[in-house]
Amino acid sequence: MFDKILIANRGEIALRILRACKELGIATVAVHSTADSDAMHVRLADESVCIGPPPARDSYLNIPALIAACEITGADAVHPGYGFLSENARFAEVLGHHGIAVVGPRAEHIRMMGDKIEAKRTAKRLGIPCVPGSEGGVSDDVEAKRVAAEIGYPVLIKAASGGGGRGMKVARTEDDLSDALATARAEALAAFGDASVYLEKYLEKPRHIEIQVLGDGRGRAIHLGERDCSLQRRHQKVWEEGPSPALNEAEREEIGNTVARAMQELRYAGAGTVEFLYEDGRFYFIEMNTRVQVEHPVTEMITGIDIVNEQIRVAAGAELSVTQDEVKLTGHAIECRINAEHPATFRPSPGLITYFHPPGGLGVRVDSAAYQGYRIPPNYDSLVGKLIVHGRTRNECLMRLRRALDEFIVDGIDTTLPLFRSLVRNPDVQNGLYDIHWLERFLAAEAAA
Ligand code: MV4
Repeated sequence: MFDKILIANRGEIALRILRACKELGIATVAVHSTADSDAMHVRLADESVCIGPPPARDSYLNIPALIAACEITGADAVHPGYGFLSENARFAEVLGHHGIAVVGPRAEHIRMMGDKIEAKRTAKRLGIPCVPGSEGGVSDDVEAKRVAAEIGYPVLIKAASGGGGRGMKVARTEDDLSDALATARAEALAAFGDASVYLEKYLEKPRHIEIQVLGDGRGRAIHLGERDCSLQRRHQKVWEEGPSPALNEAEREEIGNTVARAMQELRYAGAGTVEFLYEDGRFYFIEMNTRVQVEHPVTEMITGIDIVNEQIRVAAGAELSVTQDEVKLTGHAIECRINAEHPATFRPSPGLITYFHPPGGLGVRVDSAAYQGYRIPPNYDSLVGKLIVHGRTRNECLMRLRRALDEFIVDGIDTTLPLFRSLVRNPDVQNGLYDIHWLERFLAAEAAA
């Protein structure tokens, strides 16, 4: 096992990783920018190193500074968390060259899944169902028109280097296609330095359902069921839950086993998430995330498996602690991402938290690095904390969530807590009747009222 892990992150995920290290008896190194000297991850770690000024590119994304921090402290592994360098294949390689282990998959798999065309080609080869579309990239109108005619309109043009919804264009008819293709390619080139795009059938009202996986890198891989992340705004997840209200047990088993078999064949190492669109009873692969995700606690609450602990074990060359047969899904969990933003306009609201009272009680978990007297800096994402609630049934979970949200006090800044208090009381949400467009429609209607 590792002796010392450097956590290349901040905020609630840095605390989450610290907790897993503590339980494994591994010493911890926090890194921080000058804006984060008073951050809780710095206080709770065994050691800390200041790695640069507030802008992330000069600190949390600064690879030489992170390598130096490893050398100075003698850390033998790095956990990148999510965001920042977590899906940077070059960072994984550079750490390897310095003899430092990475808690995460091999650089080869990070790179493969970072190229959405290659990811899709790989998924298809491994027997994972994909959205009908082009085989590889499309570069000219003639080819695009041929593919679109074959799969039928509407079609969606996506950037190979995109992901998370950036650089997508819908073409409803053949008349739209040429312009959509040119715009998509220009935007992809400007945003990612890569004009490669591919084409898919556009699904009008799918749900976003993702499968959590764990692999040991030697051909053992398991799935931990799914999370339904359809409630999103501008490609930012807002509310995640598991199991999905839309799936039955047979569908869950089939997609889970398909994904687990694929990860076995890849010899995937560590935690990953395979994302699907789900419409009319069918799954369509969209992308794979090669990191621990913000919403991983949903899965931890319904499986009892510590996902970060499993990541660390596997990175150190140990076995996964569980077999597929031992994974049992129990009850229901919902996560709310509480952001420091205005609940209607979503305007960021950094600043001083004058009072902080998180909820508690049975089945209630709060993952947060905030505290009374903490000043949220304006330089990073606006996540104040995640409220995760578990219940034996979805209804129990909803009742408990309503209670926990009413108990949560954060004064001094705007937060999205009022939005969640309204969502938990909404009949569509209560009945699980939502798709990926539901939340934006709801917010537009609220704004108009
Ligand atoms: C799609 C789609 C409809 N049809 N692909 C957006 C994020 C990126 N990962 C994939 N995305 C989508 N891909 C096809 N063929 C609709 C979306 C999409 C979406 C997906 C998941 C969650 C929220 C979304 C919001 C808008 C569009």
